[in-house]
Amino acid sequence: MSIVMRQLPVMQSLTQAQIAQYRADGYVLVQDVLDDTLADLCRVTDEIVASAQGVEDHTNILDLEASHTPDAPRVRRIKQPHLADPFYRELAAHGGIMAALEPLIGDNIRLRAGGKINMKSADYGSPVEWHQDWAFYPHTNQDVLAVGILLDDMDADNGPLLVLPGSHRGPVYDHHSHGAFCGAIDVAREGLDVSGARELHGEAGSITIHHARLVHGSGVNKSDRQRRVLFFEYAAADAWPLAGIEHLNDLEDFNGRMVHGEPTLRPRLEDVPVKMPKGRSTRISGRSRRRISNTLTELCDGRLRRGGGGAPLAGRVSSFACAKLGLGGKRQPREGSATVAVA
Ligand SMILES: O=C(O)CCC(=O)C(=O)O
Repeated sequence: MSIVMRQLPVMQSLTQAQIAQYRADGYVLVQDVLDDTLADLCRVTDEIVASAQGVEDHTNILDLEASHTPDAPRVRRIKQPHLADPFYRELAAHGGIMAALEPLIGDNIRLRAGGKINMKSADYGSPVEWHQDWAFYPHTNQDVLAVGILLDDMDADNGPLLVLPGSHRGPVYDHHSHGAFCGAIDVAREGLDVSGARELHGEAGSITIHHARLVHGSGVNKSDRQRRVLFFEYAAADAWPLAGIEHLNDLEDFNGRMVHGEPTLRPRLEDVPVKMPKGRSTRISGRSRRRISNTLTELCDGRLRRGGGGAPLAGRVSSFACAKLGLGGKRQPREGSATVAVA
């Protein structure tokens, strides 16, 4: 289904205060960006979720919950939404989103090939481990960010996004365990204090914007409401992915994802910290997977210990009860168990 976007005649850019907040803290939440488009977004997304009826196993678009059955479908994540329906590809270039991104990364903007809708279902939607997107996809410069479009109101109870202000100006943390990329930061091992993390709350139709180097994660959904967020990742046209052009190794596809302005064959090189993701998680052996799982269980225990100070976040983080990884293949995290982001 393709729906013509209804856009506001004049798209609101960010205020100077919002731009300053993004620069200083690495994130900003912008209210009411989608307007009428929100209803279309929810409708198209509901149709894709309904398509899980009768489906036996994960597809290139649908990640299913462990308890999914063909008769009682449960979708954990819609992957690569821009391929799932042309609506999402149009939405990625929405004028309100572009107006918000231009002051942050310039006029020439490319959509990354990834992106996803994390469904975070009522009652059991899993937390997401602390991570920096940059660890998954370092670029030649750091004009790279992610936009989260809220399909539902996001509040303290339904697993809001958690961000560590200013961490985008700090180190790039190791996201490896026992030599393999695991997509999560072992905060105890890395000496990372997450007690200053903030929750992002907003109404459906709002967007979050976070810098690719910002440390972030999210809590468990303890409410009876789902918390769906569509994440699109964007880069300045002159920020080239150091791991190569994603997916198709095809310049036509790469440039075809320009959502604003013009592409360029001249990457801009910046002196930025990079650690390449070594050994993608999908290729991790069962033995390594168990080792990483143990490491993350220890990480959760560490959080429990660190939670003793009574910081408001600590109680929630300690509810990352145990860690099982969704490391590709057919294996999925148990419902309610911590999971890692996917690139
Ligand atoms: O869905 C969430 O709460 C966080 C997802 C996220 O940070 C990611 O996938 O990079």
